[in-house]
Amino acid sequence: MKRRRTVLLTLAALLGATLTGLPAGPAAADEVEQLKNGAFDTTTAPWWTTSNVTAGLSDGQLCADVPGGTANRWDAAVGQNDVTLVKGESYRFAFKASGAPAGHVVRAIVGLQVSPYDTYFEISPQLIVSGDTYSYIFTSPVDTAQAQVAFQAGGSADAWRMCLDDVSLLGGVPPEVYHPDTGPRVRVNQVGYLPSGPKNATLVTDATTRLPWQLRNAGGTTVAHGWSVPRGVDVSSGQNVHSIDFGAYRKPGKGFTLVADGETSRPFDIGTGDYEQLRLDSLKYYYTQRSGIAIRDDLRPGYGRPAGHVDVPPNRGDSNVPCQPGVCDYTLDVTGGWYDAGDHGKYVVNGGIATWELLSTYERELLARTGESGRLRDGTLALPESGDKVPDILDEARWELEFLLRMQVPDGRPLAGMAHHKVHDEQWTGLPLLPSDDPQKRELHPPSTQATLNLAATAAQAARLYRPYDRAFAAKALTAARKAWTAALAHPAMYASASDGTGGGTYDDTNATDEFYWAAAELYLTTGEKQFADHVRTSPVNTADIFGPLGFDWGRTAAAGRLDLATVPSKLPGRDKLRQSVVQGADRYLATLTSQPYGMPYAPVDNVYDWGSSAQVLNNAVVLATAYDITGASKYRDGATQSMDYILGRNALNISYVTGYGEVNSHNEHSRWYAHELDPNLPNPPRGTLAGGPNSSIQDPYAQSRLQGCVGQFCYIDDIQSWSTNETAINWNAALARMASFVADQG
Ligand code: 9MR
Repeated sequence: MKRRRTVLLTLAALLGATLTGLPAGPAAADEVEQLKNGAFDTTTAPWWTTSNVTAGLSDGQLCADVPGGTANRWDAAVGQNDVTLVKGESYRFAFKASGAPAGHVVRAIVGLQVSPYDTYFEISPQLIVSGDTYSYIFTSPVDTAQAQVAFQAGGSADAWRMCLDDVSLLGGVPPEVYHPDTGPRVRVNQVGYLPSGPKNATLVTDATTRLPWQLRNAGGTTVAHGWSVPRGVDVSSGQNVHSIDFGAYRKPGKGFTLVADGETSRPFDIGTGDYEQLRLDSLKYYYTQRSGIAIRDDLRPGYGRPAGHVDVPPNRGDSNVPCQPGVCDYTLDVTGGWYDAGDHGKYVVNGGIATWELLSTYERELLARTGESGRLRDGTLALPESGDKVPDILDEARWELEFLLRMQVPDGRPLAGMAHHKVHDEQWTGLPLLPSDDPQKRELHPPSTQATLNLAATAAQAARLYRPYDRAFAAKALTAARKAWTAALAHPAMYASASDGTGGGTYDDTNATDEFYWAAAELYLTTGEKQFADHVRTSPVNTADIFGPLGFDWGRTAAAGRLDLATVPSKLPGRDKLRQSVVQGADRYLATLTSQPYGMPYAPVDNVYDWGSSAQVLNNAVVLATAYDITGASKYRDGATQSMDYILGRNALNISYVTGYGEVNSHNEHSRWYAHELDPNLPNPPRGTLAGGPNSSIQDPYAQSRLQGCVGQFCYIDDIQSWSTNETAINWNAALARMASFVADQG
C-alpha cells in the first residue's frame, strides 16, 4: 500500500512564539521515516527473514510462513537492520499485521541488531485474521546506527502465516508524556488495617489548611469523622499533602472508604484475615520460582510448567555445569534452588539473604511473644512436600539450602569449601522464556568470600532449625557451614567482579566484614563455641551503627547477624547492648516514619530511591518489628504495622506493590515466565508477589523512555519491560513474607 510521508510541525512550536511572546523552543523536527520499504508494493527487500521463514509479496503486503515447533519468539523472524536511532528522540512505531489461524502472538521490537540484543521497545499483540493497525510512541534511550526493527513470530507448536504492511518508524514525533493514573487523591492501605492497629491515610490536595474527613462503611454510612493535618510539600513525591488519622475507629468490616476534599478513597477492610492470607501467598511464591522440578498445576492452578534446567533440550541443564573458561576444571551438579527473580540465574548471595529471611520468619514464630510456629506448620503452603510432618516453610527453604550446599567447591579441589558466587546463562535471554525453554549454556562463576559466608550463615542457622525434623540434614548443614567459614578465613577478600554481568546480574560487593559478622553470629548461636563468639565481639561491625536509611539487603548483611544475636537466646557477653542497638535503630526508623507524610520508615539520602525500594521499606519495618519483640512497646509494633500501608497503597502512585492485593496492584512484574503482558497464554505473577518498586536510577530503557525526570516515589512503572523498577525477586518477597507474618500475628 502506498503511503505519503508526512511533514508536520508540532502545535506547540506553531503557537509558541506568537501567543506567548516567548521564543519558541527548539525548532520542531520534521517527522522522518527511518525504515526502507515498509509498504511492500513491489518487493520485500531490504527486509530479511530467519532461514526457517519463507516470505513473499501478497496483495501489497509481506506475508511470512512461520514454522511450528520452535522454542522462542526470536527463532522465527522478519526484520530490517541498520536503522539509526537518536538518544532522547521520540519515534512512532506503527504497522498493520494479521495472523492465521487466529491467536498467534508476534513480538514486535525495536532493538540492537548485535549482541547483547538490547530491546528499546517491544510489544506482543495477539494477531487476528482480518488484521489490525498497531501504533506506539517510545523514546530511544541510546544513539546507535545498528538498530533493528523485527517481528518475532516463533515459539508456536503449529505453523502459521503472518502478514505485515505499512511498517513505519517515524522519527521526530512529539514525545508521549507519561501521566500515571493515580486515581482518587485520598491514599489508603487498599488491603486492610488491623482493628486495634494504627489507621492512617494521606490526602493529596492544594489546600493548605485542615479539611474535614469521613470514614464510611460499605453501606455508605459515615461511621467516624475528623480533620486532616496539613503536612506541606512531601519530598518523596513533590506533592502537597495532608495526613489523616482514623485510628480511633476499631470495628472490623469490609469495604470501608475514606472521603475528604470531595474524593473517595479506594475501598479497604478493617480486619486481620488479609494478612493471614498474605503471609501464605508471599511464601507460596517460592514454589513457582523453583528450578529443577516440574511445577504441579494441581498445587498452583495456572502455573504448572515443565521442570527447568534438568538437562532436557533445549535446556543444557544444571546437573553438569562447567566453570567460565579458566575458572575451574571440574563440573558441578547445581540443580534445584530458586530462580533469582525474572531471570533464570541462581546467585548464592541473594539466595542466602532470602533463605535467612524465610528461616527467620519461622524462627520468630518459635521465639517471639506474639509468635506461634503452628501458623507455618506442615500443610500450610500446598507444596509437593506437604504432609511430611515438617513445617512447609522449612520444606520450601530447604529447596534453596540444598542448592546452596551444591555450590560449595568439593574437597580435593582448589579453594575447597568456598562457594561459587553464581550460576547463570552465558548470554542474556529475552522475554518471554519458560525456564525449560532456555537454550543457553550455563556456567559457574568464580567463588567469592561473600557467597561462602552466605552459605556458612544460612547453613549454620539451618542446623539449629532443622534439627528437630532431620538430624542428618542438620549435621550435614553444620559441617558445610564450618567448612565454608574456614575457607572464607583463608580467602577473606575474593570479591565477585563488577564487570561479570553478561547473562546474569553481578551482585558484586567489595566489603565482606558484614558477611563475616553474620556468619560468625549464626555459627555462634547454633554451636555456642567461643571461637565464633570471639569473632563477633572483636568485629568492628558488632559496635557499628548499622541501621542506616537504606536498610539491609543482599550486600549489607550486618543486620541479619545483629537481629539474630538480639533475639535468639544465647550467653553472649554484651548481648543486652546488642538488643539496645536494635531498639535505637528502630527509634530512628520510627522518627523517619513520623516525618514522612506517607508514613513509611524510609527516607533515602537525597530522595534517591534505590533498586528494590519496596523491600528496603519492609526491611526497615523488620527492625521496628524486632524492637517490638524485644521491648513489647506498642509504638514499635504500630510503626511496623503502619509500614505495610505504604506497600499496599498509601503512596504517591496509589498502587499496591503486591500482586492480587488491593484494588489497583502491580501485576506486570518483569519475569520470563509470568509474562502474561507479552504472551496472553502465560500467567501474571502469582498473588503475593512484591514488585521492586520506585528506583530513581531507572536503569532500564523502558523506564528511561517513560519516567525521565521522575521524583522519588514516581520512579516506577508497572510494565514487564521495566526490570529496574518492576522486577520480582526472592530476596524482596522474603521481606514481604516476614512482615506479613509479623502483622498477621498482631491480630
Ligand atoms: O537487587 C539487585 C540490586 O541491588 C543491584 O543493584 C542490581 C545490579 O547488580 O541487581 C539487582 O538484582 C538483580 C540481579 O542482578 C539479577 N537478577 C534480578 C535481580 C533483581 O533485579
